[in-house]
Amino acid sequence: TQPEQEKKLAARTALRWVRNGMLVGLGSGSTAAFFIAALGEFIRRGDLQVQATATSLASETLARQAGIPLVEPRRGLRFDLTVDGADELDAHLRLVKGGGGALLREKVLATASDYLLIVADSSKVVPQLGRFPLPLEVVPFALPWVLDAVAALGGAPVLRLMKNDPTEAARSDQNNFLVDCHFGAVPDPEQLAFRLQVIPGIVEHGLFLGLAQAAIIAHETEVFVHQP
Ligand code: DER
Repeated sequence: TQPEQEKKLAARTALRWVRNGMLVGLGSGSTAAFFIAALGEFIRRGDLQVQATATSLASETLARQAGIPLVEPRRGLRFDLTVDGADELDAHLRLVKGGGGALLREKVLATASDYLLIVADSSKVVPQLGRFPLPLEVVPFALPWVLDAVAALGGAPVLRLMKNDPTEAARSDQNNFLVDCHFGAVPDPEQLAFRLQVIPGIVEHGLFLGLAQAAIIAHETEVFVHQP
């Protein structure tokens, strides 16, 4: 499909940012999966040596299968480059992430990175954030009150259920709940981020503001690098 081709193209283009000896953060989702596979090929061919940390257990498994050497979290660990996907991105490189439920580790690594590079197909680019439901990671005990608080902000919160068992709530890698919030258009992402950050029990939200340095956007067979 076209989106698949675009994701592959964007992911492979991101290899140009990787230098020998780098510490690389590995994103989560299907576009990041293409990057992990392509990086693994580069390493297997002996073209370069890197060490990496993944932003989800799923990406960690892919990285091991791809033969990418992994490092455990440790004090002072910073990444030269993190390559990750996004559910939405606007012209200021403000992102909505978390569609795959990995938003907590993604934001931890994005913050510990000197350079966050987003890879995306053209469908992710929006004039204004908010069409994609905003994911939250929520501590189970706090869920009822978080749902009340988000509803009061106009966020129409929905508890995310398991894909293959709708009677079970989905869980993050930290075993927390995921809540998708339907705010509709989000004209002021910074204000919404502040309002969410003061609600106790919300471990992380999917607004990534001021974190990405550049985005590789693939549209059909063309690739654009957006670096505002
Ligand atoms: O969950 C995430 O943050 C992923 O990076 C997601 O935003 C992008 O997933 P995709 O590459 O499968 O569209």
